[in-house]
Amino acid sequence: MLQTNFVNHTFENPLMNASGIHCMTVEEMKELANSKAGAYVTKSTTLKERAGNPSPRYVDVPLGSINSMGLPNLGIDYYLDYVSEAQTKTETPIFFSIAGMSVAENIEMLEKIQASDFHGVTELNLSCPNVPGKPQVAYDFDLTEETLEKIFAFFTKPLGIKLPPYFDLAHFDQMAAILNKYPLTYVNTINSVGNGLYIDVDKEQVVIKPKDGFGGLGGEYIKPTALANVRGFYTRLNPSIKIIGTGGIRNGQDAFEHLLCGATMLQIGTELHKEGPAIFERIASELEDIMEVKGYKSIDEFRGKLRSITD
Ligand code: RRO
Repeated sequence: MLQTNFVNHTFENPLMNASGIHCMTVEEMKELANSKAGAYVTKSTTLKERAGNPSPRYVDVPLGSINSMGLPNLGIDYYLDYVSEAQTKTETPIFFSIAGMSVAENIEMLEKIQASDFHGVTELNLSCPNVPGKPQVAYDFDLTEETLEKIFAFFTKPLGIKLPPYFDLAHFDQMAAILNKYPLTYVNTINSVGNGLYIDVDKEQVVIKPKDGFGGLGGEYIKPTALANVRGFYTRLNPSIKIIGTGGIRNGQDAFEHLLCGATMLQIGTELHKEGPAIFERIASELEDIMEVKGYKSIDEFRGKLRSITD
């Protein structure tokens, strides 16, 4: 019932982790591989291992989460070694996330991926909000275009990009016009809502240490922004560019809403962090229940069919 076609493969269901959650180590990735998730993605990597920002750097709060991890990861070779071994045990494509600190670093990593035996899907993260002194690439339209131009001059494996939220329809128009020039496999929207501030009122203090408490928001706070970005890009991008919907998925209804806006795959971050990998079974069964009540036998019957008020 939840089967989903994406990159010439049929996934059991559209549910995945969001990069950064439960995918830093081989142990965590194996737990995702053994869970009911339809697919999974690795932690965004850089060429060299990074320790990231000082802790506390990720805090669950009542309506979601705030983080400023600062791109901690074990370096590209660690993740490439893992996926090249893991992909031989399954036909399901693995997603491989990269987040270089410069255009040159992204190109160097993509050259490594191109030359490797990895045959999954690469996700280029242009939206890390948490590296001090480094603005998000995807808020710079010229730099985004320059990056994609250089990449598609040589990269021939399936590639998607992870975007931050946009808040102005003119920005949706501008970004979609750029993305439509390239053979992207997908756009993943949204990364965390950058630079929120959560306060512990008893202590009169921030809750995370880096950047004086400023960090990316996830969870319930961000669902309406995520849905708007899924819808905004679904209605503007060439149909060949699929959408991965990320942001605020806590139950089957949230998943249904993302699919109705046009998402093909769905990623879960904050709520996976709260519940662990057992969440995939729960959300899959809640989504099936909703579809059954509504009489839908497949996701294709309602994907993207959100109605406007026309009378
Ligand atoms: O590691 C992080 O601080 C981080 C990254 Br790379 C990202 O893309 N999104 C996020 O919320 N945190």
